[in-house]
Amino acid sequence: MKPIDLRSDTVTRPTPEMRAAMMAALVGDDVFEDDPTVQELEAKVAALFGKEAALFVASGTMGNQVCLRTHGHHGDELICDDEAHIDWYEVGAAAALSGLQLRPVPAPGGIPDPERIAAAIRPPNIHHPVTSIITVENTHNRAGGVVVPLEIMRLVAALGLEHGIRTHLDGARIWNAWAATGIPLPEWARGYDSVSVCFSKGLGAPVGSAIMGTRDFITRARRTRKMFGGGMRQVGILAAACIWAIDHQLPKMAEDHRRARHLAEGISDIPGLRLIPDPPPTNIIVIDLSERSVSTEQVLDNLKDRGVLLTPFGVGRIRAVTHRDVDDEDIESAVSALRDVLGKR
Ligand code: TLP
Repeated sequence: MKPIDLRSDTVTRPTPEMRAAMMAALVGDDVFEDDPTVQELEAKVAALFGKEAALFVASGTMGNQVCLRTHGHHGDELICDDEAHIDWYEVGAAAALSGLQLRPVPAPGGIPDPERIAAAIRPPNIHHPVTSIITVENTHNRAGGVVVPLEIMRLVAALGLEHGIRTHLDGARIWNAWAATGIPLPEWARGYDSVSVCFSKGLGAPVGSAIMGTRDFITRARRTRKMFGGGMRQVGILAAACIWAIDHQLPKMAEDHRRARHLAEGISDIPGLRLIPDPPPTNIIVIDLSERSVSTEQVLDNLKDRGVLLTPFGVGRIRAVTHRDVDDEDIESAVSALRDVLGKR
């Protein structure tokens, strides 16, 4: 029996129609900027977010890191939040690849606090690193798919402008912010010097992310991408999947949110279980079990025995993510499995 895979929204498989679009893609050598399908995707994404230019990259991590390397210099400091993907899940790349020092600032509930960020900006001093980048993640993964409100996005962008610091939006799941609020994509990107987005999460493409910014920024980022080994050749075959995903999957994204709420409701009365936040705002459900004297590894193993896959997500926490490849019936089965495994204290 096929497991109900809620480990991430990255686990989706390309649909037959998406594969057909990949098969039919016109391609060329993209390092020579000769791939028409990549160019179509880049133009489409830039237009979607109201930015001058975009660049196709292999992954969300590569997108973030190409932006950071293009904005900053070795020895500079980068302000991010203390639960940011850039801090937790990118293998120390900002330090390893770009020599950037991270200055993680608390962002309770995944919402950055502009006052704390302002206080973390280094005043000029011979002893200090130069604060050169501020990053924001939206939606926020470790906070449970929280949408960072537009007012906060604007305040952080304004801080960057005021202090001459580059701002970067890790928008791997910015599509979910759009789907949850209806606020148009260009509004989320406005004021940010760079934005990264992923096609391989809720949009369901097998591979691919894009970064955006001014034409000059993207020209420089293209060199950084090459330096990081990300200059790909007949890659229109992948860009075609991303174009298909934008056209066909983006309009359906709110379905994932409805299913996440459904899953959350189904388990909300299990004793000693807390959802972070409750209800889940988008497609990520973080389940906190720290009030229970259970091992999360054991819980995950027991769920796996019942055909339901979740991931560990920090001390006492596990995570479920809804996506295109789980339907209402799968959610019902996941609720039953969670109730079986966690129903009793
Ligand atoms: N997140 C993955 C894991 O790396 C944790 C997941 O399963 O959620 N930014 C954000 C906000 C992300 O959540 C991710 C992936 C990335 C960047 C990196 O994308 P990839 O995996 O394509 O490098």
